[in-house]
Amino acid sequence: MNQETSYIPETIEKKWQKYWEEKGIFKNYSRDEKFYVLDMFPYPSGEGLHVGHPKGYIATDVVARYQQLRGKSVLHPMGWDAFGLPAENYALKNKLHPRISVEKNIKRFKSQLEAIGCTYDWDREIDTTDPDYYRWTQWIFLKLFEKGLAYESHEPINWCPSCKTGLANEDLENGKCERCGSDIEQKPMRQWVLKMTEYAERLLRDLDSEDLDWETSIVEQQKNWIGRSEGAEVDFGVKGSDVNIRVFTTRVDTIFGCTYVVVAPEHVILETLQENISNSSEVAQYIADANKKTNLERTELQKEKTGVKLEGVEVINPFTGETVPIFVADYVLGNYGTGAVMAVPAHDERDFEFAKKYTLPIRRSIVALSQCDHQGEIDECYADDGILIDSGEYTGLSSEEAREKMVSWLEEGNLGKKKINYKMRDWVFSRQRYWGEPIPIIHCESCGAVAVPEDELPLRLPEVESYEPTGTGEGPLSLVTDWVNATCPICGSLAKRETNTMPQWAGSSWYYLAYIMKECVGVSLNNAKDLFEKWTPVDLYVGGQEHATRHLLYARFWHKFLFDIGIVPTKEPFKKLMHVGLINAQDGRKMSKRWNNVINPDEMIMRFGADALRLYEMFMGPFSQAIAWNTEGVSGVRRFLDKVWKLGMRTIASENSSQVRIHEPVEGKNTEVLFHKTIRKVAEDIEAFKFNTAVSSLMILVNSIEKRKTLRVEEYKTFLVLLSPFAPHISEELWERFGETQSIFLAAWPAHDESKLHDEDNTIVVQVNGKLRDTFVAPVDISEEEMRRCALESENVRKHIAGKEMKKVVIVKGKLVSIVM
Ligand code: ANZ
Ligand code: ZN
Repeated sequence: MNQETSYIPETIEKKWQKYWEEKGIFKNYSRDEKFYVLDMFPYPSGEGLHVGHPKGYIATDVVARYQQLRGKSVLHPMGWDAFGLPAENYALKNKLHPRISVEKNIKRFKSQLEAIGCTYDWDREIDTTDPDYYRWTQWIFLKLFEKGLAYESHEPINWCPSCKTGLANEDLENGKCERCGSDIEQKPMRQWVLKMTEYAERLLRDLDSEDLDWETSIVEQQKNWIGRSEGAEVDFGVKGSDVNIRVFTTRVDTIFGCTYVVVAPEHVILETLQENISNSSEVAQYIADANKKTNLERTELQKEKTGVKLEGVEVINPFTGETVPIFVADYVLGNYGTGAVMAVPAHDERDFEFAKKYTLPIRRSIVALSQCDHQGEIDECYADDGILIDSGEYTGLSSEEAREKMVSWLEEGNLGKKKINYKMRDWVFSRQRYWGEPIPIIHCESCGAVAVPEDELPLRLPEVESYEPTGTGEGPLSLVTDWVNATCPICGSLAKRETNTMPQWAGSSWYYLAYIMKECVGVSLNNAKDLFEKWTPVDLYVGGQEHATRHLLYARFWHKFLFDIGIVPTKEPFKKLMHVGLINAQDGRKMSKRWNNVINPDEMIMRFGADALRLYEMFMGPFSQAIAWNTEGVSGVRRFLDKVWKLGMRTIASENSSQVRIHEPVEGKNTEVLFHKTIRKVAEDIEAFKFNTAVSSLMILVNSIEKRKTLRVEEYKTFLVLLSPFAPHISEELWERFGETQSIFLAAWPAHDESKLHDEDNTIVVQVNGKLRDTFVAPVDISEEEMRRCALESENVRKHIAGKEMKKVVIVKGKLVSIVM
């Protein structure tokens, strides 16, 4: 054999990457069973990948290769989420047109991914900024518009003064711009909004359906974001007028304890009642001050609550007929519920604090079951459900019963109704920025907002001289006069194009369908039903926790809409979802240019090889947990691969020599059991995302093989198949050197032999007077004598027999030692 005999990753990795690509080894799309494995696609930032980024990509690649070995058609595509603020801010900073920097960055990302040996089908590569791609993003928008789910609104929205654009609620982090950290202002402006709330109930309900197999932590985050809240709306009439203040409460059962009503500074009633409010200038001042605060500043629990009483006006509690005062206070938000609350200080923390501060009456109307006769001063609020007291005909009912009865009474008297609220808002869908999909709408003076005709899609993003944000509330597109001026598709008169663009999250809301469409040339979103039948839902979706709310919510919303209009056959897009734990730097901090602790995968590949990098990232710890990088770990894994290589070469040599292979019965049996256990374990672990333990069981197997003097070729080759999803290049190379002429990835995943799994060891149970006191592990052929000795040596057993007389010891061989005292 005149092939290189030492392990040089550099040469074999390039060779096999080229081979897989050229032979299309991973493009078997006509097998019976399908498996669609998807990565959250990256936005190609200028910094390239650091070693933390590929962790998820390696995991999906392991799964893709494994499923291929399992005989499935595996779809494993990749693409680029290249519109939006990150790409645009990078381009602005580096004074490059976003298109140029995006192209450059994509190239770099792609070559990094290729060097890791990912199986992506690059024929299906997508780029959200490609007009052939975004024509369908625009098409979906038009469908939403057609169905009344996209509308224009003039409500105040989140405005980032530094990014100079409006933002959705999902784009805020603790009340600040998630991109640049600036404080967010509320700014009234015209914007496009998608009616996501219309899907709130389904987005929530389907989280519990069988179509979904997600980690509970992410399901919880979705649920919290949707924030379903069941309660009632109740009208409090303003005394001496026919005006009502409608409040939203989840605790109508506490209404007999309501001692005042609070309205948000934005509430219209403040205008309506202005003439009647005797301290209106004080109120006006308070409203002006509140306007300067962010929502976060207003609602933070720790912040001291402020407010002003409206002098000269009062409202009537519909249940008691009693009049109570009205306050304006900014801890009540204008855009939640009705913007007004009934305050029950005895049972609500915020109201309690407010009442203490302004010495308002605190009246208890609910008690815990155990304290029905509790009296005296109220020095803390009781926020749980309980039993009603001092509540007229409802006294003695449980909170739950009372809520039901009270709501019926309200509905009968037309004084209120049952109401479900969601924290989730409609999706603010326009950005006053350049680098996004143009919204395909034309504004006509007589026809209003009119859809761009479908056959004019894609509506291309025009070239501009200056793509910097204007800050005027109009996007940079408004400066491109030629483009802005259009004719109305309905009446033909002069009209103007919409100049806002779509948010970054538009393109990523349907991209998993675009990969599927690429299977055939000429397929469009609205005639791809067969392909979607074949491939949806995505079987496994892997990505970062940071997308647990926003992206997943948006994509699920669009998917459900596409389901409703008959485009896709499933209710949910992603069957199983796993999140990647972060890789931090060796110093425990976040890997960042700022801390100068970034490790580049290219460098690791150069030093140790791609297989070592892959294996290390899968081995370093539980997949979903954050963990610190350790370069020594990579070199340890590299030593393991060196060993694999050496053993492989030795096995090949022994096969080629005519030397008789001696079978060593004892060790041979041990390894055989271990061997079948490993086959089973690696498969189970890959399916359960326990890559670290899969790798460690491969290491244990190799150590055991190493101890033997001779190796069986078939065993070694089976081991290579088990290793191949993790370390594909070295496995493929050795496979070839064993004389195989077809790719290892066209082989079949080995089946373990159940009959060979019988343990060499048994677990033996020790009882004292019939109670379990200890267990120990012993070889199957342990003698009764030995069992007795081990049992009596156990510390816990000794504790239970100390100072007592032993009557007898019953032994069931290989199973049980029972001591009777
Ligand atoms: C009276 C009451 C008594 C309340 C009690 C709670 C406990 P979630 O679960 O968040 O929906 N609320 C209603 N609208 C509000 C607004 N715009 N800004 C601030 N707070 C508002 O909570 C609903 C509860 O939050 C409502 O129920 C209301 O206070 C308050 F013992 O009404 B409750
Ligand atoms: Zn018109």
